[in-house]
Amino acid sequence: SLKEQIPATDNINIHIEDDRTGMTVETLKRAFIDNLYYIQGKNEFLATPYDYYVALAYTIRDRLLRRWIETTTTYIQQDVKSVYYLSAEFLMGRQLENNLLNLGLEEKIRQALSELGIDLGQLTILEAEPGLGNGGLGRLAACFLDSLATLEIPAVGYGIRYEFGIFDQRIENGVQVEHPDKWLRFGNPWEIRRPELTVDVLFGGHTEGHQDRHGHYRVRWVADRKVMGTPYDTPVPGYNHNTVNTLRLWRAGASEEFDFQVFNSGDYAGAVTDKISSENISKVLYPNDNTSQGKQLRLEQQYFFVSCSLQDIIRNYRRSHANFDVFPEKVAIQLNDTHPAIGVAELMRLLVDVHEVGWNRAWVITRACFAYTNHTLLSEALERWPVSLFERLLPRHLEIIYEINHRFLKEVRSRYPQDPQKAAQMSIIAELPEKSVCMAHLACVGSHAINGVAALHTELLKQDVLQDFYRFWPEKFNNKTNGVTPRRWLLLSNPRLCQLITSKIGKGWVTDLDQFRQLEAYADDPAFRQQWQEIKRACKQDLADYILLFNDVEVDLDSLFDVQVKRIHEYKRQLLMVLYIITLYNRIKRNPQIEIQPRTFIFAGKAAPGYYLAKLIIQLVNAIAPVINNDADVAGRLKVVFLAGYSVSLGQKVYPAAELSEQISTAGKEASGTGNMKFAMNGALTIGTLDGANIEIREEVGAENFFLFGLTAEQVYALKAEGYNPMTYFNENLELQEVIGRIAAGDFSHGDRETFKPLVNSLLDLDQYLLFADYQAYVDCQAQVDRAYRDRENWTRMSILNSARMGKFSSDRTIREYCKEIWKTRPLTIKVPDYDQGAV
Ligand code: B1N
Repeated sequence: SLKEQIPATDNINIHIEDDRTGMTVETLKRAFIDNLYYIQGKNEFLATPYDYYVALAYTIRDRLLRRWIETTTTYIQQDVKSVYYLSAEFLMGRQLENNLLNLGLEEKIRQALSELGIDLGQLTILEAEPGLGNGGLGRLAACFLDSLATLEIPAVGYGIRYEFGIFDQRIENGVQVEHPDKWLRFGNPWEIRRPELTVDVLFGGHTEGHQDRHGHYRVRWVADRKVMGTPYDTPVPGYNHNTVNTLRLWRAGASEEFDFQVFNSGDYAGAVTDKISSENISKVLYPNDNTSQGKQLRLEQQYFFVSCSLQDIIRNYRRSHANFDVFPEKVAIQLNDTHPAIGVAELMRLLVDVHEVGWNRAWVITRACFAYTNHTLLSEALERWPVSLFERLLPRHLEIIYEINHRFLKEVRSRYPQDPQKAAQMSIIAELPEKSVCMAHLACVGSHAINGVAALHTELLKQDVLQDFYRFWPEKFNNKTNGVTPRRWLLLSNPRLCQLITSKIGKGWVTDLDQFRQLEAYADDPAFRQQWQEIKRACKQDLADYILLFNDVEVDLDSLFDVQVKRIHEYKRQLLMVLYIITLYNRIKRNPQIEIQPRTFIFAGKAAPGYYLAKLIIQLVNAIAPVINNDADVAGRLKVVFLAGYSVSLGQKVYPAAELSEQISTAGKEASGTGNMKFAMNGALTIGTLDGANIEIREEVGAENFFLFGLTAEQVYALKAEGYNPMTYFNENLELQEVIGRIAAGDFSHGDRETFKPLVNSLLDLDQYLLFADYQAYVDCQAQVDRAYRDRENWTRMSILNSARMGKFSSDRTIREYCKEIWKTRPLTIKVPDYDQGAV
């Protein structure tokens, strides 16, 4: 059978062809041409640029394979403890450039191609970006994989191979239009399909009790639907190491012919329909960031990839172990938010029902393996599944959850005999508004560690959303402030700046970002400052070229590049920045001679397709842009651009060019933010609230190098508690009235007063995110930014100090903390034969 393993033998001595591994420029050229011919089936006469891209991708993949295979082999042979990072999203970004970088092959490939008359930069951009995530949560998972591999930690990322990633955003007539993201249209050279590792996933049906062969009572789940999960593996190379970890993404497919017969009894058309419905499970990424839509297909996706992954983990473990005694010593499973939290019930089911482990032992094992990361405090993001849906889809899991809950609540009642309310509050089953399974509670009960993603966020979890659980198990709670990988967000994005930095402090910073501190010594060096400025200007020029090409807007390189790029959400307050822009516009209209700091306001970000107000915010940005950009009184001093289709690769262009980073969420709402880190590393100064990781960034870079404004989280709660009324602020603020007046009057909608009415009313009626309360503080703070920017020397100094002090926000630091405090995993160096050490 396909699935049977052939015993290792000395007779098979794999001989690796030099063309597949050799690292000299000559070999690389030969390999490239060979791949063009034998994989793409083209010669130089027939080849398109995309054929060249694929030939190059395979040339690089070949050079990863030996390391990848050695890594996997070593992990199995040494029976190491591994991290299994379960995430519904991995926002990886382009692979080719990253793999070249981490292999240390960039310069040689550049040369090899140039000798063939091909420009590397023109090939890398042909790669379709794997956008298998929404925003920060998915990108964090990708940064973590990079750091795990670079730190030589055995790890696997498990997720879903969505056929359609995050939609492609276009702006048509000023509004967001979503187009399907057919990222696999031309194939994907980075993945390897592993049909022999396919696993079955069951859905629906009912459960039955029966006696097993030892006479023990057992439960059998008689499902009525079976789906197959096939893994697709992508290599995740560490920087400058032999370690190549695996990202394993599951694709859903119809089960074998045999099952069609069983389930459909000869109904051919019905069988084909079933096939389609099975394949639907991994069809598309849900495009919601920070909200749960509660759709059945989403729960199916979650269970599908979690079941596949846990079966895979167990299968791997059982290669070297006859029982589950040391399972938690070999397996650390991280739940990236509650999306994979059904794993708690699934591991219990696999242990108890399938592998016949007793309940109590299974529970100890389960809790020792799982840890849970919470990523948001927003109530609309909390996942709750109606019990009725669970019963239909996962009847056995519902029973298991009831049992877990029953035992848990017994503990709660015995701890709080005086407070019968506690059990109701902490129950995994919520009764209102509808009887449902609360996934955050399941994750808390089933994990030995629970963490938030920034200091403030973790504190708020402890005091607010999960306070009952914190009081019950204070020792489970811990903070892990997010980080980002300096490989992609510095080396790949900003090669000019990196070259300058490396010329001063050496290259050690790439894997030890604390070394950036040495840049402090250059903050007062006029020559260094000038180089720093010139590089920023060159990056601004690159972005300006892009803006001219795609938005047909000319921007002034002497203007301040003021940037807010992130998902569009009311709590992130893109609208507050819009109010400020209109404030400036009004000042110019009142007095065209007014002295004003020229600024280029840059927005980018996707709105969830069903999020009406977020889409309207995009429409408003795109409505004020032409009015302001073309107004003769403005005379080019202000420009507004909305960049369509924000993505990892667009981010790589934007962060290096930014001078001011807008991190202006309502305090207490942004769990961490990670864009804030990418900006500051690349020398942008931040204007921000005391929210998420902003607080820690400000602590690191120094209050004097950070533009702070706005209410604190505590003040936000207090204000809401006493009954916030936006009109109190509105009635006292003439400039604010003028701004709102203009939008309401239709000044940006050709006189139409209806278009933006919902936005205006959302502010006047409720202003849930306190834009009015923070408006004046924000405007005043922007005036401080202007003053600071006028002293360009000092601004540059502050910019250098920002970069210099961002060491803490490398995801390497974050991952070291997870390893030490949660996963208890250690690095393992992978050796490969000498002849294959190559460029590294
Ligand atoms: O996770 C990021 C944080 O830096 C951001 O502050 C936070 O907003 C983001 C449901 C989410 N939280 N929750 C989500 C995404 C998709 C989905 O379906 C929720 N994303 C975040 C990394 O910690």
